[in-house]
Amino acid sequence: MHFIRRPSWALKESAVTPEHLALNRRGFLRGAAALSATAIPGAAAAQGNFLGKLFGQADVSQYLDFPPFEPKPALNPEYADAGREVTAERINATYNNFYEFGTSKTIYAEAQVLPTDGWTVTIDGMVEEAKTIAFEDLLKAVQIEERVVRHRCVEGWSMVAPWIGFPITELNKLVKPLSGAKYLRFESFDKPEVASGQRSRTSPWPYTEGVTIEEAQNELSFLVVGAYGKVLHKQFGAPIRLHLPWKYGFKSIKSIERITFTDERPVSYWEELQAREYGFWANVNPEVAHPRWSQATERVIGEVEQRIPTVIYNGYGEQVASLYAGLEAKYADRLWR
Ligand SMILES: Nc1nc2c(c(=O)[nH]1)N[C@H]1C(S)=C(S)[C@@H](COP(=O)(O)O)O[C@H]1N2
Ligand SMILES: [Mo]
Repeated sequence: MHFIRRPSWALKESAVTPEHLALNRRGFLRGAAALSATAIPGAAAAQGNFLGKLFGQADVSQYLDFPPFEPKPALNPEYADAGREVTAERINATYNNFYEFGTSKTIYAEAQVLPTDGWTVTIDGMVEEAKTIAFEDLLKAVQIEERVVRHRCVEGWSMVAPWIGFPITELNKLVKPLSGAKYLRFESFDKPEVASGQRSRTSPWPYTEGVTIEEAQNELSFLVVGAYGKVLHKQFGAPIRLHLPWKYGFKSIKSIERITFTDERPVSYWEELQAREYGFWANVNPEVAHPRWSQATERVIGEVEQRIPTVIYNGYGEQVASLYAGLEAKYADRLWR
């Protein structure tokens, strides 16, 4: 591992506003309770540094205690090595964004109350065979593998995760999409009775996301059902979440209940809140700054924190660049936010 000296133009940690502080700007959060959660600029970033010092000291083992994923899936040789060290499980699983359970990075304890028994996934819209399928039955119907990939949050931090799951294309044989379908829309749960972050109804719950059919059919578009050899940790978005390693992390929606094939471009949770900052495409690009901070570098979360240059498409251009050929002129920098 080499260390890169921070250039003068690189952003300072304190300059980055966590996603949730952006909500304030459009007046979505109203009232004293909401304000108190957002009134400490830089608090979450400071907490990140502070946590770095705590890693290895706090006993978080009970929040990592998930059963092994069985049968053990084969490692996809194409994605056996992310070119960086895999983030330690206890670090990755205690530094999360999951706003349903609060706006801090340390929601790992709160997220344990998410009920995942009896989970079903509805796949509907422009398909020949719409269905609601028990999560266990879905697992039996698809080819599961393990892959190690990079994850880059729009806030400027990154990790490497060993996910267990299956490419979205595996859904095709289950529901047979119609030729007119142009997008996939994903919807998470809405359970304010268990998810404390959803009790404030000023955000457009449930969390939703969307991609084009072409993006969904890319080999990198992955539905995650396990991590670190285990059944998926609740804080990672159990029992099933999306992972799109070439896009900013907010696209990778957690705890999916519904997947809809549609001919209308979905408007996501974040796009509804702050379209200028969290757009539909959200492809990782170091050259296009977020309106409020640079995306040129990223902080690699780990035992020893490093700041490294961010790479276009998070380094997955070989797989995805062709998806955007010709679109740059049409969408300009909107492809990158
Ligand atoms: N349902 C839901 N999905 C979500 C989020 C969320 O708040 N709710 N946060 C997103 C963001 S901003 C990021 S960076 C990743 C974080 O995934 P991780 O906790 O596995 O690192 O989840 C994404 N998916
Ligand atoms: Mo994120």
